[in-house]
Amino acid sequence: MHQTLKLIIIFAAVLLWSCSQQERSTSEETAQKRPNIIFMMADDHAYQAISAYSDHLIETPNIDRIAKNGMLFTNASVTNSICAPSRATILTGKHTHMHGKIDNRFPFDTTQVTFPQLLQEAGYQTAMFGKLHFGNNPKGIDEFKILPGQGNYYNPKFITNEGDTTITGYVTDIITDLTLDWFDNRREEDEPYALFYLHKAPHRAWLPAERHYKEFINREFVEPPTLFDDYANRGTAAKEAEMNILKHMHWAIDSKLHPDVMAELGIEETSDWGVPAYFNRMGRMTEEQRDAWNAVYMPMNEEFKKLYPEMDEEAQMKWRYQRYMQDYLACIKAVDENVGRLLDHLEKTNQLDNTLIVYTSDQGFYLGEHGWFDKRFIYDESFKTPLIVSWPGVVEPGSKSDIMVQNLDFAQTLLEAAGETPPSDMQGESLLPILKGELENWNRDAVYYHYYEYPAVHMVKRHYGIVTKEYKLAHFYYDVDEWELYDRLNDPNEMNNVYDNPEYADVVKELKAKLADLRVKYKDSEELDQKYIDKYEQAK
Ligand code: SGN
Ligand code: CA
Repeated sequence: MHQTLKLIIIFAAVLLWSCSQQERSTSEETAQKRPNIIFMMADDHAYQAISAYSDHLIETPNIDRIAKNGMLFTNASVTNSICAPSRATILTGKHTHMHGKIDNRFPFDTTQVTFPQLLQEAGYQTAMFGKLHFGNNPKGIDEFKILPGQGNYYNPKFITNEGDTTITGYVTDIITDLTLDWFDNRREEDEPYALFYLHKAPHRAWLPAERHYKEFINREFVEPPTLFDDYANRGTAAKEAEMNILKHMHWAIDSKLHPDVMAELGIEETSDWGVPAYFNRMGRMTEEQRDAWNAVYMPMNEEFKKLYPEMDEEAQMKWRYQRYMQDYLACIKAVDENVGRLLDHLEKTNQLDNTLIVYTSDQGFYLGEHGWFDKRFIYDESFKTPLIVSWPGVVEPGSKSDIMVQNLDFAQTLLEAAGETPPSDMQGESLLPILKGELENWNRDAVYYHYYEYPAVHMVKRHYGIVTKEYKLAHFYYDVDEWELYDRLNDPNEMNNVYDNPEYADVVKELKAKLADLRVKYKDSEELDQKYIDKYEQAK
């Protein structure tokens, strides 16, 4: 009897133990299945400057590695083409009128729920390195080292959990050093991670690293066909925008003419901060960095002194476009190399298989199209943004999608990838069906856009609009009341506003109705437009 009881107890104990072991291994398996997430974002990185999209300007072999392993989105766009609003949309999964960060001026409302907070609650280790641009620190991030505001290219200051620190060196390299240091020293192996790797480059005023300006300053780049756009057949907004490479870009800090050379040639700066910004940026450099810089940029200045007297406006535009591309693309070269350093680390430490990687930008950018730099407009180069996603075992390597997706969709996508249910007030769509190639229920055929920051730098008027694969309809308001319609298939460069063309009357009618529906769906309205105008005017 005694013996039997003993046996029963032993048997029961073994059974219990084996059950608990089984449970543990299932929960370990689920944990293992939750992918690590690396969200890589550059600032103002035009898709025209990624060779996975097109190699007419630059080769980006490392960013292309992500495309080779994953999916390249050729129709990804933002809901509001400017830095901080786009970042707030990415983190909250809401349109800018809903999270309230409509422009770069007002601080982010920290009562808004962001997806890193939800990932952290779900047991993800979270870290953020680089540029956030919120006016406040990120929530839901275990460790952050972020640049204050726009940050600096040379010897940048960082805000960290433990106070401020200034690091000598070049910002793109430093952001990667900080990231690799976190991997080597503070990454907890037993939980998945969400890493935000956020480059400042290639934001204006385009200060490249020494190894790259040396190489790029002698390169010549192909001009876009619309470099000399005169904005005929467009609205007032395009005509009045201050984004022209010849008229509005700074000669000093942007084109890197020395203010003494400008004075000698009688060149007037395009605004009153081009020259102070030049001295400020050069003033941040160590003597060694400045000497290296001058050794390359002063001979360029000398060369320009010889050319300038013979240059008409066309020649000046051509010269300034080349200068712009040399520095902008040299900044991208450093981003690409550093993406390579990070990918190499993941490969060496066998992390690639269980890691979902996103490469994107906070918006697109004009690289001379329409004679412009900067962004803000609903027109393609700034409306669209690069988006590349790899996730081994889920996303078909080397695949492409031309489905219209937006930065609005990222939060829901990444939460679902992590096995979490996104909050119901997020306004995007999870992209998992597209990533998995399961498109039966995908039915979005139009996206919504709304830009606010006006009057302000670059003077791009307030506008909202609807974009389908075939058309783009936009309403410019506040100090104008103008509509523009572009036939995207027949006029891909958006040179002809056909809003008043009777042939498009039906299209206009249909799109206006659809746009009104989208405004209702996303809870935008004339009242809100006015509310944000009032708020802006009060803050002046
Ligand atoms: C600065 C730039 C602008 C740029 C804004 C916003 N001027 O003001 O060209 O549009 O930032 O950029 S600069 O001479 O100071 O560089 S954003 O990416 O932060 O939205
Ligand atoms: Ca930006």
